[in-house]
Amino acid sequence: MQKVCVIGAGPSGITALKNLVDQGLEAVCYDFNSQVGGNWVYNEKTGHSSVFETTHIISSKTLSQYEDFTFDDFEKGMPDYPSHDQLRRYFQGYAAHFNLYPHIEFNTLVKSCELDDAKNWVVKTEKDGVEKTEIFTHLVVCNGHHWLPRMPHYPGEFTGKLMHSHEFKKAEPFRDQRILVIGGGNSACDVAVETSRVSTKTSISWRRGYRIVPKFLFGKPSDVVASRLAWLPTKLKFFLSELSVKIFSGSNEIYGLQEPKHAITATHPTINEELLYKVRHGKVFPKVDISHFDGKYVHFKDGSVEEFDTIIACTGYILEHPFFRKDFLNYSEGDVPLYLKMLHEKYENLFFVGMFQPLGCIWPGSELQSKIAARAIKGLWKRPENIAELCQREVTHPHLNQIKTPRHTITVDFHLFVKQLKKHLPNNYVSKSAI
Ligand SMILES: Cc1cc2nc3c(=O)[nH]c(=O)nc-3n(C[C@H](O)[C@H](O)[C@@H](O)COP(=O)(O)OP(=O)(O)OC[C@H]3O[C@@H](n4cnc5c(N)ncnc54)[C@H](O)[C@@H]3O)c2cc1C
Repeated sequence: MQKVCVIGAGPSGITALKNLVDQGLEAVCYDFNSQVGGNWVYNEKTGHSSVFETTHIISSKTLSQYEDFTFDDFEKGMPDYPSHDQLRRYFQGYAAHFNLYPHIEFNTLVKSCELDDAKNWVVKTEKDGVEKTEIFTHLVVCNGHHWLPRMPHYPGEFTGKLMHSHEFKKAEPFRDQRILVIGGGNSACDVAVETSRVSTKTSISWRRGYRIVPKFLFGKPSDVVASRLAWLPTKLKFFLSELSVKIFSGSNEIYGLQEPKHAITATHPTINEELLYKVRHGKVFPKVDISHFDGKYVHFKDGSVEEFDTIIACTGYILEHPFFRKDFLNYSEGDVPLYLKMLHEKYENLFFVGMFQPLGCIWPGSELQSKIAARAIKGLWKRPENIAELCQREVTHPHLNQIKTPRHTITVDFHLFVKQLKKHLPNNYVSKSAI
């Protein structure tokens, strides 16, 4: 008798659960939080969600919906870029529509997962201080990858407040402070824009140039415009994307920001035209990379020195699975050799869902991965015999040639990834009916 354990009831976990139940499989989903929605359940307390009071999605609603349950299926009239709260309601609507709640155990932390001699999963959980051990035939891991801060290290000591964007909840506590934001990604630019509304001064330090993509091009969400080019050869597609961005915003130099030296896809694009607006309004001040700290003074690599009260490091997250022994599996540094970013070459009853970083939205890909995983467990989809080779190929032939940093080990091109996953599914894979 098959019994599946799903870790996490975020956007990936709920679609994993839905598709397992769709196949008539017994499945239990554990989440240590008290609600469905994962990262999109905003809470003023730090610790769980990494979104903040004013976060809106950066991928547009058109490309950020489940096929089985679109935004229109949920509620007509959602904006192009819904807020974190609208997304939370959407995910909870999905769980209610597909009657998933009876399969979810909230406030339950998965503490460890180990394979026994019969190759079953021994899963230890804890709820209200009570530990429980259960046996499952399959494990689907959907614990997310934006929760464990990756902190930067610089010589010297900073004696002001040094924090990570994971702890940033709202701008108000930073009123009348001198703020330095580190990073050029989406969180960094959002945090700089938000703090600049109340701070004495906000500066932003980039160690390299980043491409700032506006949320709208020609009056349409920019990812919708980009998706119209999806059929073009990759090089031409990205050349045209880059050209449109340059025509719309001009070069970074005009804003006093470093010019990117790499192709538009070599890092995760930063979707935020408000940063450019704030720079030109004298609210956010561009700085180069940090050389060292000296008390409250920050020395930059161009020789300039400035005093700050708070530094907010928006330097990304570590890919972590604390319920696995480190010698069993550890993707926190280095390559992630998983076929379809999901299947391990050795462990046939282990699946990762949502552990990829698209140039686009995560959960439409999680939905397709979940359908393949559920069909694999049900015996309707067969693992390829050369899976070891295919796992290695994921590392040697990434969709995009990105700069080598731990942040870029799981990047996929959204459209290529969706196309690749759909090849493994039958034509009638969309299943909108409630379970
Ligand atoms: C500021 C910000 C903006 C973002 N904007 C976008 C965006 O525009 N588009 C986009 O696609 N993505 C965005 N992301 C990425 C976001 O993290 C994903 O969308 C994410 O929510 C995908 O869902 P998930 O289910 O894979 O992970 P999560 O949402 O992180 O959910 C994981 C769930 O697993 C649970 N869990 C973890 N470990 C355990 C355990 N040991 N035991 C029990 N439960 C556990 C957690 O409680 C959580 O509920 C953004 C992230 C941040 C921080």
